[in-house]
Amino acid sequence: MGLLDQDVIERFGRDGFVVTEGMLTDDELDHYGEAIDAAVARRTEGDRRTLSEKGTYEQSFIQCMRLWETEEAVRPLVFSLALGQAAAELLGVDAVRIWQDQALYKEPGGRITDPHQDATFWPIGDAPLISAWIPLDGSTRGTGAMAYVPGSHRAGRLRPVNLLHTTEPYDILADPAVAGREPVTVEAPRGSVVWHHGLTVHQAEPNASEQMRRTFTIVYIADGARREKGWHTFPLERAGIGVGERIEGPSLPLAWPRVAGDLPEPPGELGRPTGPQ
Ligand SMILES: O=C(O)CCC(=O)C(=O)O
Repeated sequence: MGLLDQDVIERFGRDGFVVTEGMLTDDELDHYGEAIDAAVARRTEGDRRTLSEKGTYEQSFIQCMRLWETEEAVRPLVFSLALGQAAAELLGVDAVRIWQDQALYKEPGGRITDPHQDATFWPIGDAPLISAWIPLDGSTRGTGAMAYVPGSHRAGRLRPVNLLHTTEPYDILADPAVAGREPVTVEAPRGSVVWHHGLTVHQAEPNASEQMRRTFTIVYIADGARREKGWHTFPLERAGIGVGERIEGPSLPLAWPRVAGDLPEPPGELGRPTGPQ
């Protein structure tokens, strides 16, 4: 039986993003928020840099990836059956795998997250990909809310944006495929999940508040997707997946369907690189 209303699925298909409210309770958010905070604190301890001392990419957010592998307390969130089922229904596929999860904490004063498409960072062709962007405190304008260019996922793969700013900038919003379409800023009450398609052009506004913008995201890929190109990509190299092979294995586990309560074991080798890889 379906979890989401047909109308929600249709809006996602049309716009490439949608908000689903009431996916997580306050208690769950308190519990997971504490565990994610602790993981971020542990992984960043020793980093005494102020925001202005950081590079451009890190001024957009503190990024801590693949928490499901190291944080037992976060694992049930990443393998939430409701979230996995919703991801599969929005993509219109039977099964989804975890591509990655991450905490994205935008510091007070943190800069814009530059507009980009996620899927272009990876050699996965047109494989259906979707992100669950979970604002642990809800999301309001002025505090790093996300904004999406409606329908841009239907423009296909555009050029990858260099979020590290190490090459000539490419303004994806000026790309003829999407030019003239304004990103729509999305607010979401606590408990919501904001979903976007892997090809939706999106950005996040600066965090003008005094509080950390605490977000956790889970990126799902359709089961059965194959690697299309050979360029180095950490999750695929680690899993030993060659061009043309199916994207699967212990480090890329199924999120839906699964048996309730059956959480996967993390792979032996823990990888923690950050950045848009
Ligand atoms: O949270 C942000 O600032 C950016 C998030 C993002 O780009 C993503 O989830 O794909």
